[in-house]
Amino acid sequence: MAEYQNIFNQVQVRGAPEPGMVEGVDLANRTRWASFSTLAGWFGNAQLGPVYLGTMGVISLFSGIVWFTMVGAWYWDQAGYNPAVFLRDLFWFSLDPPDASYGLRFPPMAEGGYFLIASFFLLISVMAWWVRSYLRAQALGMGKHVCWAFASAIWLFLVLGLIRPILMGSWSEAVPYGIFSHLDWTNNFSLAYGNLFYNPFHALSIAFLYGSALLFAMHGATILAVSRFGGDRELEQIVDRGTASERAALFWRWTMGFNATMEGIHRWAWWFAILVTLTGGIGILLTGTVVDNWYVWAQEHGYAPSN
Ligand code: 07D
Ligand code: 07D
Repeated sequence: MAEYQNIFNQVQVRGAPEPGMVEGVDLANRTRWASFSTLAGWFGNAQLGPVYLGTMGVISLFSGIVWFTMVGAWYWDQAGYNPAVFLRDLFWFSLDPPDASYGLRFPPMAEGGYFLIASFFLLISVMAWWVRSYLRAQALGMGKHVCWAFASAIWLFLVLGLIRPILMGSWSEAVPYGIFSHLDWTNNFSLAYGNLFYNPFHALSIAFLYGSALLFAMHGATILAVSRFGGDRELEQIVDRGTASERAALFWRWTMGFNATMEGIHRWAWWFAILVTLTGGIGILLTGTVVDNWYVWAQEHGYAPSN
């Protein structure tokens, strides 16, 4: 007999693949294949596919692959076309933005021109994926909460690689494409502007990041804890007493005096996640444009003690 272990898995019942809505909808953009994965089923729905591709999906995947391949080809060149070196040094290769001396001009290919072209494809890819998330939500009659949340992440992405470099008057300000090089960039950015810890927007971003992890843990744990009462799928929870959701709510009211609701917890989660990159993007945008040294700024504004 299958044992129900709700931390790790659920019972995987399998029938014919479910194609999704088929009545009165245009199926032309939907793939036909569908398969099952036991591994995926441990975490959620075991069925993979069909996928909706559509114009935006194709544009996004195509330009994303172009960006990825361009970066890979650059690494391949840096590896001297040696597969062993390629694998060994994969995390250390980097496609870097142009030198500061080029400003916002288009530099020769090997000196950043190639970086700018690759960046263009990454931009198209991310933006097309955003449009896709909007259009698919619209087609399903859903609210646009997912794409507005994604827009918040894109806001930070655009500030880092497009808006701030333009305001600073130089593409050299953009983030390099490399595993460790982008970490070095992050470290150098903090050092160059007087320690990002004294940027209050970085602090807000961190508080929302940590808060997101905490809320997610609380929510995930709560729902799993009442799934023995059907809390993950009950219908009567709004009107009945003794339901899984009433227990879940009481648990938090008893332990900390306040409880979110079945709806409200998702509002909390949405705002916390959105605010990580929203406040983060503001913090990065101000750096070098409005504030040159966050430590000095903090001392001048009573955020850090001045001595
Ligand atoms: C789990 C969803 C899946 C996404 C994944 C990432 C690529 C890159 C690389 C072709 C949570 C896919 C990765 C497509 C391929 C090349 C060269 C999301 C999940 C699995 N970072 N960052 C990582 C990006 C910035 C920082 C990892 C992207 C800023 C630190 C991965 C961007 C700063 C650390 C990565 C971006 C910064 C990382 C894991 C864009 C400040 C780590 C990411 C487009 C915010 C961690 C070696 C992850 C690590 C890490 C990708 C921007 C800091 C390679 C695509 C400039 C301190 N970053 N990052 O799981 O292990 O995200 O680094 O803005 O410690 Mg980064
Ligand atoms: C990057 C949003 C854009 C990503 C998009 C995704 C693809 C791939 C492919 C799925 C992540 C595009 C995806 C193309 C698709 C597949 C396969 C979100 C991104 C659109 N910091 N720090 C933050 C902490 C320090 C620095 C945020 C902690 C030091 C810089 C976060 C510490 C220095 C920047 C945060 C710490 C420093 C940040 C990122 C501790 C370095 C930023 C939030 C404990 C020495 C960024 C305002 C995020 C920011 C940022 C946390 C320390 C530098 C809260 C916990 C002092 C330069 N830091 N940091 O969600 O917004 O990123 O700052 O020490 O730019 Mg920091």
